Amino acid sequence: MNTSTTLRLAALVAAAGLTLTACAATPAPTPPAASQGVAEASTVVTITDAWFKAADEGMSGAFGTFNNAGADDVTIVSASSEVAHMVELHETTENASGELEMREVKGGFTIPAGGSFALEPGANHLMFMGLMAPLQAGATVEVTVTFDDGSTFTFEAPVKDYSGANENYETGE
Ligand SMILES: [Cu+2]
Repeated sequence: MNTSTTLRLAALVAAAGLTLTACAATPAPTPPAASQGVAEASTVVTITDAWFKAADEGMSGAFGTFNNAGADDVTIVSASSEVAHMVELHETTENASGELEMREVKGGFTIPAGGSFALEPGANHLMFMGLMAPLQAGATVEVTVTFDDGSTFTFEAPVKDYSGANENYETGE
């Protein structure tokens, strides 16, 4: 074996070794991040006694009691429905003249862990603005609320005639 052949063999062995090394050095795929163990809001929230106020046009309100069976507070940050151009989260407060005024709640509706959050005429409510068709008693309306964790909850509620409460749905803010 002359010197030249020996060098070529050494080169081949070196190349093979590099290839093997490269394979072995390939990093294993990163395992998916572990779950945080926090239940999505949509899996722990229910609503009872949900209903809509019948209205021919313009605005209406939705009411009911949200219940949170989870171990963490959850907050409803927005709502939507196919029957209205816009749905807002409203609260009702009494102004200096003793009149009820409603306004959008900036922080959303927070349902405490293991507790409930009530929507009632004259108090908190889902405000439907820009009704696309009359909301007639006996009909059923579907609403979707979105929580602060991004999950959503859709429920159906019947439309009822209702003339109580003093908030003015015709000239609301
Ligand atoms: Cu309102």
